[in-house]
Amino acid sequence: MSAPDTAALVKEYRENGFAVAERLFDQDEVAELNTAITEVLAVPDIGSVAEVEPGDNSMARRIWAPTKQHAAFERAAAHPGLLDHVEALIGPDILFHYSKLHLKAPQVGSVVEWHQDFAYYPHTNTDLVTALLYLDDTTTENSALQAIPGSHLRGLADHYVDGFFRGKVVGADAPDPSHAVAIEAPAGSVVFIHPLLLHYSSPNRSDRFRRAFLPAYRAADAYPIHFGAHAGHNEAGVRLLRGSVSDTARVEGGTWRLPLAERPFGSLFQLQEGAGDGPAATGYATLEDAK
Ligand SMILES: O=C(O)CCC(=O)C(=O)O
Repeated sequence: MSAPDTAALVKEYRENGFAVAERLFDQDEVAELNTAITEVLAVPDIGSVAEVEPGDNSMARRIWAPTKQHAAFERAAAHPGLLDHVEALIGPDILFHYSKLHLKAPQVGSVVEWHQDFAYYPHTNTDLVTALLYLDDTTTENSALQAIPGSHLRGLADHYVDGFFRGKVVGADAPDPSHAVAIEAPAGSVVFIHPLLLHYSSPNRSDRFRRAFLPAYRAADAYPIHFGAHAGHNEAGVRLLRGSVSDTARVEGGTWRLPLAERPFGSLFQLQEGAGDGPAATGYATLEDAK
């Protein structure tokens, strides 16, 4: 199979900090992943495989480490067409970093506050990318991802509140929502997110689900520079998907504030809400996908 023409995608990503590949996964592939979600959640205790919505133990909002819980996600994270696009963005030597699955249930799905992924896990360089795969047709009504175009060129915003890392940009530093664009796309589309892009998603106020699988990747020569519990846990699951490993760390200049949280947390939802009971309570100590 010939390599896809990714020139426009790369240009968009460099300029805006995000880019969309529409319908990169076909309908059958999307259906297989949605079936896999149902299968993963078909357990007596949903809390053993997923984080639940506050106040509703029956409603999952995030499946931990989906690639470890179902082979369909493992295959999706290594999907050759997806990796061709990742290669165009971060180069030929690609490590799987971690993955997660967000389930924004109709009228329930939680907010994801404004943040940059790099604030959670700074590395020696910024050749990291998250692929957000929509598993439902996604519009503003059912929580399309929102982003500030070009924000990836302006360094790291302040993710601290009251002296601790809280994984969100609030107050005077918060982006002006009128500068945001909503990234609407049909199921099967992938939004590629630069690690310094400011992004957000609203609660789901529609009657439709908004499910998204988010595998994250990094260049083999991007090494973590912080090993706090949530970032360090990813490392056990990091593996080469394409190209070669690197015995060299490529270092970009810059100053990065470290994500020193007040207490251990499981997911960005918990951190941003000021919750978090620590690894044992959330299950992330065993599943290794924190953020
Ligand atoms: O699921 C979403 O809407 C956004 C997720 C996100 O931004 C993240 O996990 O970094």
